[in-house]
Amino acid sequence: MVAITDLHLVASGKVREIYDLDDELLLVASDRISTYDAVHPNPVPGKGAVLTAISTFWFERTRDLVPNHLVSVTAGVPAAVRGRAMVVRKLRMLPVEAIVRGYLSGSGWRDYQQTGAVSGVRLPAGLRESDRLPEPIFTPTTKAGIGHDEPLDFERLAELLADRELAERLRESSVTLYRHAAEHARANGIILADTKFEFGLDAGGALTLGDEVCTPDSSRFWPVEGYEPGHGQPSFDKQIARDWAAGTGWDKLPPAPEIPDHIVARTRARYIEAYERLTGTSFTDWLVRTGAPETRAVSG
Ligand code: Q0Q
Repeated sequence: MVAITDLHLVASGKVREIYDLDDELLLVASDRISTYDAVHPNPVPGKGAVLTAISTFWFERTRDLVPNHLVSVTAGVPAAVRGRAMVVRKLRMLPVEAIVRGYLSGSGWRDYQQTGAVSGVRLPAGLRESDRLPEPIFTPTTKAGIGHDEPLDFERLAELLADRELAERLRESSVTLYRHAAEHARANGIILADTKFEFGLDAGGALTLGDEVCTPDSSRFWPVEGYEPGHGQPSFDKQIARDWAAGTGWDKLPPAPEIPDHIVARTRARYIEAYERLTGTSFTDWLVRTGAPETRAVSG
């Protein structure tokens, strides 16, 4: 088994890395947490494993709805990152963020207030912030990398992909996946308000779900308890850290402040609670299944 340090880093995001495994990739989720788009200097132990476990849960549940890139969360995963990494198939990623919204929030709420629509999708008048939409809407954007992702209406998406049929399959796959995940999450005490999928084409040209799936980092997770339209909702996983950070007088610009241990501990507990609500299984089961380092240390 190779060590992470021997692998070639292909891409890194704020809280994740991708390494090259020749004909596959290794997607590694760190324990880093960002609030207000700034990464805090100290980690939330277990966050990377919870997010990897949640993506794996959705990949395994939806593989008959839409093909996905997951290969393994054990074989081929170096021991040091077991539990928070997965081997995936290499895809030719599409240059779009496939966003689906079931509720009116964030940039969608601002767009609606100004235009009565979200990314060109018209909505009924009189909706309040955080209201559930009559039907989920597909509101893709460009993948700006740096700068801001630009909203794409369907016509512009078809142009960008130079393939209307692919744009239609992208919309259909995204909405189907969102409906499945949102319905399951709601039945387990979590409102999946919106989510961002990333797709690619596999070697055979098939549209394939990549990246992470319906995690608290790629989606808005709201607790069902206390849900109330008319204003913003607390983040299931990040609100504790956000409220603490806002209380320090931090200007919400990088560098982000170090998070005190008791806030880290409560945030870790919220990630584990999100996983256990969604899957009905214990986080410990995941650590045992994947042979995560902590488990090995405990079992001796
Ligand atoms: C790929 N990303 C995202 C990213 C930095 C994730 C490239 N199966 C794949 C995937 C995936 N997933 C990618 N490329 C080829 N095949 C995903 C944006 C960026 C860290 C983690 N970048």
